[in-house]
Amino acid sequence: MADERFERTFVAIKPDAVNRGLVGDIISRFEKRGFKIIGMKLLHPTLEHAQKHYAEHVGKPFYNNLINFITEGPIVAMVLEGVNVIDISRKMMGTTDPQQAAPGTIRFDYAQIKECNVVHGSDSVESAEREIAIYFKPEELFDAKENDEDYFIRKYGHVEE
Ligand code: RTP
Ligand code: MG
Repeated sequence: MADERFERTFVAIKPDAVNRGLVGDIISRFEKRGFKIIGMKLLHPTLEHAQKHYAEHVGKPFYNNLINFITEGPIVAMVLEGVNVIDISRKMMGTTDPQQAAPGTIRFDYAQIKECNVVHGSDSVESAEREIAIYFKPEELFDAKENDEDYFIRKYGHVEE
């Protein structure tokens, strides 16, 4: 059995998906999988955000297009927490090219071309830490238990009269 790693990842709902009104549907998939949202904001990425985020792609033929695209409008930036969330959330997204993505994945269901593929997810623990730090201050992240139904039921569900 694969290791069960409790970890964090950076997920972005890209400008094309925000523009098309897909935010709720995409967030809902991650919530239903059981991942906790421990950070979330709507922001218009600056050139600095974009260049830091996609530094690994500098010099590639698609780089300028990618930077223009990601700075085109607001994104929903999220930090998700859960078991193997880095790998599983990317599986939920599907391959980079929606044409190759498996049916039922986010990119298959909502996208047509790889330049506008609606979501981003970190590809390793190191990438996740790096990307989270680009978009979030430590105080903008919340403990998963503050977002846990069982926690609230235990704490507030049996108040003595
Ligand atoms: P992401 O980082 O956005 O989650 O996507 P990814 O890991 O699946 O793909 P990556 O190789 O990191 O590429 C980043 C984004 O660049 C665009 N791209 N275009 N035209 C092309 O050949 C090409 N290749 C990549 C995609 O929008 C991809 O999500
Ligand atoms: Mg990538």
